[in-house]
Amino acid sequence: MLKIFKPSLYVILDLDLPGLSKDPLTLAEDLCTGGVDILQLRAKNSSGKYLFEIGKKLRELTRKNKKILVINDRVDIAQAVAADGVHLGQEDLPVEYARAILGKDKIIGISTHSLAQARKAHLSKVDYLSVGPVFKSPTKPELKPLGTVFLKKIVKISRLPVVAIGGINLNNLPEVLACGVNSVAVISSILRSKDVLETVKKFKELLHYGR
Ligand code: TZP
Ligand code: MG
Repeated sequence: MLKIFKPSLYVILDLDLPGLSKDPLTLAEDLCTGGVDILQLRAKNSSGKYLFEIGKKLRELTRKNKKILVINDRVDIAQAVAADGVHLGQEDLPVEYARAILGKDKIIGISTHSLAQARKAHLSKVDYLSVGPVFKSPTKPELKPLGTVFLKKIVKISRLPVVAIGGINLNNLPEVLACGVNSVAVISSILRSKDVLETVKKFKELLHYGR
């Protein structure tokens, strides 16, 4: 199984993000060229048919570039396009059912927003947990930031890889990495940047040298 190695760059290709500069596939190509490690397809307002079509194309691209492909929410789409795994939220299909459908070799991640949720995740068969929003997120402005002190605490108690998410950009990346996380998940500061390819490259540089 492909592992969530440390430190990795996890970019969420959110098709609902307003003002995406390019079409999703061209963006995904830039992300792969720039060195993304994990690509998540997130499209809460798209039909199953569209998700399947774009998911298949992303599978082809990520396979060619040896990148991990994760589908947000939809276990059915993850299975249909042979993605590497699925990312579940607290309101999605319970992990045990997702695991039963996908089998032991697929990656299952879960979003957590509190200590209780992070502890509970450890009792389920997930491969990683995401923790956030760490900072105020332009994508989810209604959520209260958890902060890096909290993030550090979760990293300390976690036996699972921790993916930090929420408001992460090139300026605060060193502070997030100093918490000891395995991965950083990013939407807007990459997808809304003027030059996606250049921004991904800068993230990767900091991930490797800025620790
Ligand atoms: N979960 C917590 S914050 C967030 C999700 C999906 C959005 C992250 O997006 P951004 O734009 O990188 O803050
Ligand atoms: Mg979800």
